[in-house]
Amino acid sequence: MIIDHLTQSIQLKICYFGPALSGKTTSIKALFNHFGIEERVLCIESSVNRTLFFDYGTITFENQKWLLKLHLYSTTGQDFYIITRPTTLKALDGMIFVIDSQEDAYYRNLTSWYELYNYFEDELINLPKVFAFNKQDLFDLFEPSLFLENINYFKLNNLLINNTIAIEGEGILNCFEDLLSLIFNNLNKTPLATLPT
Ligand SMILES: Nc1nc2c(ncn2[C@@H]2O[C@H](COP(=O)(O)OP(=O)(O)OP(=O)(O)O)[C@@H](O)[C@H]2O)c(=O)[nH]1
Ligand SMILES: [Mg+2]
Repeated sequence: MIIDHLTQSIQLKICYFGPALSGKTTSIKALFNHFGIEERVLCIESSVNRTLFFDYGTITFENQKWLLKLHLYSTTGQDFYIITRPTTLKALDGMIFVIDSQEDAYYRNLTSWYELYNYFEDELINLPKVFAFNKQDLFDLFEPSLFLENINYFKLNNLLINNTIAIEGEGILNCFEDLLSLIFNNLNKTPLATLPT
């Protein structure tokens, strides 16, 4: 997060993370589509629409005093490009973890979650995050509670959970708003600077 009092701007970095083909790119596109700025997402994709490095776009909000600029990324789910993922995750303010809710993707979600733990270690506990149980329009889905219990979600702080259907844009805005509320609530609790006594 960059808070610049001179230009009265706040910049945040948010990332969509999750296993291969869970719907990260579809989710970020649906969000930009909601704001009518779909053309502002840069998707670096292979010829078969798989994310090569990351997707990236910015969304800005402004009131009379402050400018809020959000930098949104989604990582590639392809393990071939795994080297790009830690870079994309650097200096993150919040994350939307896009879960592929199909039964046969269950373990890929777990692997992806533990990969995150490797990057962040205990920082992941307090990082503002939203779980998006995506592809709710399909059949043969696993129970979200099964996944949550498996990762000991009760040990996590700053977590909100939603169901999404990214191809229809359903739940996408909820996830985004939930994440922003977590980031800003968290900011209230964290002193930005300690003054000498
Ligand atoms: N049925 C259904 N399909 C979805 C949904 N969200 C995404 N998909 C499909 O899942 C496939 C993968 O979606 P992407 O958004 O490219 O997934 P990704 O996570 O960005 O994939 P990588 O970047 O390659 O890891 C595409 O065919 C999407 O149309 C959903 O909510 N329901
Ligand atoms: Mg993608």
